[in-house]
Amino acid sequence: KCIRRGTHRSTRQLEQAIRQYLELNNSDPKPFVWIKSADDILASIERFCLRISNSGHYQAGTSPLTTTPMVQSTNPKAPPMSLVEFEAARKIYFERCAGCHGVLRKGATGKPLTPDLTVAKGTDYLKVFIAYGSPAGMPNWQTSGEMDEATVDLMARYIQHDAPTPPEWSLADTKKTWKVTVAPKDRPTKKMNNFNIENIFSTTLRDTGEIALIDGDTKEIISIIKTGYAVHISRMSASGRYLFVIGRDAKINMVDLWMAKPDSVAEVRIGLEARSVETSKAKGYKDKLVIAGAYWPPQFTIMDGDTLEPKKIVSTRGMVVGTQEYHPEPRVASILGSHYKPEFIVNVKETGKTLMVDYSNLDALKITEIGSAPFLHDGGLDASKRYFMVAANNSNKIAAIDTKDGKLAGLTDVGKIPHPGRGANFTHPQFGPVWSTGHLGDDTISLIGTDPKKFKQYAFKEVAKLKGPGGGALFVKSHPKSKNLWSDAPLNPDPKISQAIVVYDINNLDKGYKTLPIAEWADLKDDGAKRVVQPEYNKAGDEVWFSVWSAKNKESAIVVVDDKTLKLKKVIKDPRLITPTGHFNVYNTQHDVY
Ligand code: DHE
Repeated sequence: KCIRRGTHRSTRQLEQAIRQYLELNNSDPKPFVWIKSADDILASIERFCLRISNSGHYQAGTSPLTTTPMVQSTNPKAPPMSLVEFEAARKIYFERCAGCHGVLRKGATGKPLTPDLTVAKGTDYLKVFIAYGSPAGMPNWQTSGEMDEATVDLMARYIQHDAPTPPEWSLADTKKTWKVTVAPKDRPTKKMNNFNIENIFSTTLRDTGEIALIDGDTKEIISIIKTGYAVHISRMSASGRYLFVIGRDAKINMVDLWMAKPDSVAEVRIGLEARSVETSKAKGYKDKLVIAGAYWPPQFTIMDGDTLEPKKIVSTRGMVVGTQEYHPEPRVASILGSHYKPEFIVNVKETGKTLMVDYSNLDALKITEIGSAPFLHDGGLDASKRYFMVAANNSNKIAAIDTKDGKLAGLTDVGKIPHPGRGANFTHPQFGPVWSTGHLGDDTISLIGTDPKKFKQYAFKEVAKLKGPGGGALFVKSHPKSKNLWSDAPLNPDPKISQAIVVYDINNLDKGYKTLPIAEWADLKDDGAKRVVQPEYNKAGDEVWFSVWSAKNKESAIVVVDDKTLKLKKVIKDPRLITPTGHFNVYNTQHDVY
């Protein structure tokens, strides 16, 4: 029936889908109990296939390296390609494939695709793989309709050639892009506006390369500020005055919130592709330094906290934890400024290493290297702010890094592809303080004990799993003043799930979750994707903000919900709110409250 309907084009593809479905459900036949007809099975498998390709697509996000000039050598053993074909394939590779397989194709979330491996497999074999995908998460590019047969053939030939190498990025390159638009001496000496700065939200407007600064009290847009390409996250300086924003093109903007109309006062590019920026938070180092980590070249840069002047670049190339094999492009994922010591906690994806970078003397930089598991991605502090909990998303583990003693406090197994954002902290009635994460690859939320003193037996172990509505979850959130735990699932293929949010009562977790139809409440005029993404509290901890994220040409919105009553409080709509995704409350980001 599936094949007749064309949702699955061959028995091979169908078999693969069923195998994936069973694998997800741990081969447990129970999920089938409620399935009444073949149609239900079909719908269920279809949803599953979509989900796999969604999480694959998420990890393989577009790289801004598409148009970067690169050094190229060709492999004489590879099938011939014209220059035009090669350039077209290179563009597609960086848009669709580099996120998983790596810039140099040495393998990351996806398998290595270097000519020594691909030439032996041959064009026909590679074409099948690209067209149909794999149970390990490779999207089915052709059968999903995203690539036609000719493109699949092009890509199969391309990956048999040597990978083009993008250029390195030196201190001189960084300095060339460095601009101070308002020098420190020309900046205000006191706050020049009446905004309640601590309750401002910085909202990512992903596809326009901008942020919206929104007044959390009045819910009015204060300003829209131009930033880097496909802007990603915002972080705060320790004093709460400066906001730092990083784009995927590795451009950082430093925004002064004391100005009459907050605006960018300095900018710099720290590489060709990046995702993370953070500031020094330790005593004596407030607002002194900024750090940003690059995906390409694989390195991090430490800058002056007043001007973004680049000071020091450190490469992250090196050996993978466990196998101790060399990796040429270990990307810098999440970074956190320790509250305990003058240290940046830098998580290196492919090598599975957390680097504790002591910034007290940049001329004699000390780095403590803590190995856990690949691929380290996102994470946040526990409630005591001593332990950094980071997801090793390819190993389905959470590593707990003790930022006080500089060691690995624990490494615990969780669900499939954990994705916490910064995670959510709350006090569990039985297990004491816990930190939690949702998952891209399954429908659970893992709770991990984080108090080794009073709840030693639970510390850094998965103490419970909550059942959520489905996979595709990206962010969880709670607040010390709240009794709620929120979770989104924007990458779930079922719109009923991706367009809603679920909320758990922390004191009655066994009662399950309530679903709030956030996208429906937004009442948008277009029929867009309306993915509901990233719960974020206001400073008081009594309301929660969500983005309703549609495509660039469709209406999007921000929905604010009352945390106590779980009722709609406000829908923020404005033609300038294009593709809102993450949002960052100044106070909560400054103090790591989540
Ligand atoms: Fe993110 C955080 C990388 C796709 C929204 N994202 C992070 C962090 C990393 C990362 C390393 C941690 C930063 C830190 O804490 O210092 N993100 C990546 C990718 O590599 C990936 C998978 C694909 C890509 O090519 O970029 C990716 N991210 C996305 C999205 O598609 C999201 C949903 C929408 C968007 O705006 O692009 C998205 N990522 C976010 C957000 C955070 C984030 C909102 C911050 C979470 C927080 O609570 O701090």
